[in-house]
Amino acid sequence: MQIAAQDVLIVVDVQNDFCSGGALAVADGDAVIDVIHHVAPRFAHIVLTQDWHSPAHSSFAAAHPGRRPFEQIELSYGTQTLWPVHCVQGSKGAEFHPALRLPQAELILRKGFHPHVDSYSAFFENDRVTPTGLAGYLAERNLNRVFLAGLAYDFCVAYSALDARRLGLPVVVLRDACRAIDLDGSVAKVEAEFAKSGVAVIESAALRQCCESKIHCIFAATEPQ
Ligand code: VGL
Ligand code: ZN
Repeated sequence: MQIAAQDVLIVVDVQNDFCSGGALAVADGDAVIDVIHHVAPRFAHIVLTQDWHSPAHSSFAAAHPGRRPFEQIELSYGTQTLWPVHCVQGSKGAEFHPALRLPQAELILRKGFHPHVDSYSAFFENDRVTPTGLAGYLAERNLNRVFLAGLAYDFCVAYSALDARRLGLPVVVLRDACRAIDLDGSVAKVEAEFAKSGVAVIESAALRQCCESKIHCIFAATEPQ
């Protein structure tokens, strides 16, 4: 697969709380970092997302007396999974993993900061109507095709992918650059939705091969060692 100048790599929520030892650690979550570092130099545009919750955020089980993490609850905008307290604004857990080195990223998009609405997607909050501003940013910067990597495959990556398709953008998920939570069949569920909505899922090696061939890839000349 060739990478073009209008492509953007969105690196989703590679934060301490989703990595080993974190409050909502995704199994093998830290493993995405190396894969992301391998593909990142191919992209002229990189955006990071950062889960960034207010204290006592409504997505935290602790904010609902008697409720436990991973249960579901009905909120004003629909069904919401309850999570352990994670990615609280300004906390260590909300910081990017210290091994993540993407100083070239041009935007850090924080999401989930409205106390009463969660935001898995980089594009819309969980009410599915409140925009984060990312669609406008991409449009204004003439960025079109979205590549996705990060955590978690079946939540924030998947919701971002499906919303990007809803906005009419081509979407490619880099499967080996993601790790999943897999809660009650969530991986199978989002993969069925990917197939229905035209989200492409590829291994990152498909990008490396393109560059290694040095034929089509516009970044071949600036390839890392
Ligand atoms: C995420 C659950 C809660 C994610 C964020 O980044 O996938 N999952 N908050
Ligand atoms: Zn969250």
